[in-house]
Amino acid sequence: MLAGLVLARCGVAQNLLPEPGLESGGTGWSLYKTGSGAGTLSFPAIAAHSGGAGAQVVVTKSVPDSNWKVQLQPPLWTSKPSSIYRFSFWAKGPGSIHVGVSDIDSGKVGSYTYIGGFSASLGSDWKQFSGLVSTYGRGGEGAVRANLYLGSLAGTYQFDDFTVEEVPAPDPAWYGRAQSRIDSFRQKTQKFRLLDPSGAVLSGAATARLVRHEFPFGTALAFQNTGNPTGDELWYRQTAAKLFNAAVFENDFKWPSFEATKGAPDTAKIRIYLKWADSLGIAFRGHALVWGIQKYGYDKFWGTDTASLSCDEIAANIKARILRDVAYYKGRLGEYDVWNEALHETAFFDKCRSNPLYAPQGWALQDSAFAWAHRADPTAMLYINDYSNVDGGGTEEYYQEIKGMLERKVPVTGIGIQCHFGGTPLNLATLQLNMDRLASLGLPIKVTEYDNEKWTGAGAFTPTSQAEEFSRFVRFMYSHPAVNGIMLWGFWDARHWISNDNAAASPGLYTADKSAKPAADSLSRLWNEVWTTRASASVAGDGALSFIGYPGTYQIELLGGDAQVWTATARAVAGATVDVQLVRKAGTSIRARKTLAGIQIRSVKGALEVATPQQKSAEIEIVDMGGNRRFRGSTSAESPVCRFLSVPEGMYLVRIQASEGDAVRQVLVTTGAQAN
Ligand SMILES: [Ca+2]
Repeated sequence: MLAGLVLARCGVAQNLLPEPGLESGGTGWSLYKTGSGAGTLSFPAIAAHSGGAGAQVVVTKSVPDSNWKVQLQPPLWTSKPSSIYRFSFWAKGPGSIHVGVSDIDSGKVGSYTYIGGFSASLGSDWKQFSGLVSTYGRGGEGAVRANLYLGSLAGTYQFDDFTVEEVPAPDPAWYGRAQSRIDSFRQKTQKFRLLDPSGAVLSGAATARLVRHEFPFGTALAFQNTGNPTGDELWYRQTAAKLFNAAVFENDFKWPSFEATKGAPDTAKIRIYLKWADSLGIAFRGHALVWGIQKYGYDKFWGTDTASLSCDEIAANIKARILRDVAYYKGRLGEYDVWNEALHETAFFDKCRSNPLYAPQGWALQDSAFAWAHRADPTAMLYINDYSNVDGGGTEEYYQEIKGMLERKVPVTGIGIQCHFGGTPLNLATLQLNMDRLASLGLPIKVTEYDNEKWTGAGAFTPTSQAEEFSRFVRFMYSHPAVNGIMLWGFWDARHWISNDNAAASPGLYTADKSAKPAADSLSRLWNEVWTTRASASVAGDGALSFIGYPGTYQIELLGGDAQVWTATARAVAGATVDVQLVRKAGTSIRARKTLAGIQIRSVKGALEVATPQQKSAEIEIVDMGGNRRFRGSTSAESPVCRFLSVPEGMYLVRIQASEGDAVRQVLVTTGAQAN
């Protein structure tokens, strides 16, 4: 008996829900109905997934846009603060439902605090659904109410075998180790071979400075007055180019915008974006080939109008759009969001519910869309894209959707997570569990649409707390090994989808009057000062320059044996040596400026050279104006010149002691843009 107890404590999580199998006549279970929603609840044997009973709800009157008007409510359970729970159940039914979980204070009316939720796509066979909910930062201990929103589709629903169990929290120190992870797996060996314009190898002392990250950090863009930009439009584009190295079309590549008139795709508008991007080396994402949303007039769109077109006609139009546009942009757009928000906008699947080509339930239309895109451009990265999949409880549903696609050999090659967090501070514990769960599928994860501000009412963050929030998010994602890019969904309050709907919100990195908020400075500092590389190395006769650094484009300078400074900008390639032809940097040849008892000291921007031709050897120190020894070197008969690279602009004391026991001699030098 004792052994049995110990096993139970170690191996089996406790089900916190009373009457989870509905075997006692549904004690504590109820059906909530309001407005025009109507239905009945019973506990018949036919609704049992296991045992002798389950819950059966017959929705007799649906309210399509208000699914909350018919709700199955399980008994309350009790939560602890700062804990994570998995809510799961088995179900059958006519279509998608939503599960919302709220922390409530018993007896207090209206004291619901939403702590998580997820949608579940029910079908005619029993299937298990689950999602995580968390009380981190969302109220404390108390009674918890789950609501299963069934009101959007009439029909018979069956439920059984519910489970609520506490999930062990992830390692709380994981986020704190972000920088060491970044150091270990983001930085790699970068290799160049330095050549002069004739192709001969160069040698000397080299420096390499990262000027652009390879890792995509981008934004959604919505160009206006696309001809010759001036004023605000010019500022918008210049600011985007300064902050970001990647971009995505906010709306202009969505099908109803791109091809508002059948047969007349607006390639001219896209060309303006791409021309701008080409001049800056910015790569655009193709967002989105298909989006089933039934708002913004998209429900009337000629290509997918569910009211007038059959499933076969909609599918044929989608196929033509994908084959044509992905082929047209082959080599120009490297990646696509093939299907946007499939778990939330199911109109096309619903339309194809009974079509045998797209069984089960119409969802195979999404599989086909990926296959068509892959056929049109086998080299393109093909993303699925959706929301509420790392912050809310919807991770498991997204995981299962993608897992099913992979099992069916659908060519989905990337996982898009939108990350519209709605003004909720980052919940590191659940974010980590959810990210690790998605990462276990083995595909790269891209943050496709990050923002964090409330959609209604006053903003959630001050400028300072917004900067902290955005930095925490970017640091978290950059330190997660599965993440291959981070895209913000807009950066300017005057051109941001949240500000469009909510004038009180301030979601961007720049105010409407174009002032940088602290968040803009914080992110710029992370990418340009914290996560940056400045390497110095000696380049021998083979011209090889090798160092550990962030993948990206480097400004390389070399102080050659001819006392000339050579320079080039070159993009590193993972695992390869890149040949770089350097050119002489105009106006920077070194002139001797200081001589001290036969010792020559020359300086040029970023470098200092000490030559001791008349001595056998000398010890040299470079001391800054604070008295700190910054560099140290020596000369010898064989090597009478010592070059110090990466000397920041400023004044220095150069101290020299010749080996024969001379006194230390010193001289003040200034390094700067002008030869000194
Ligand atoms: Ca049962």
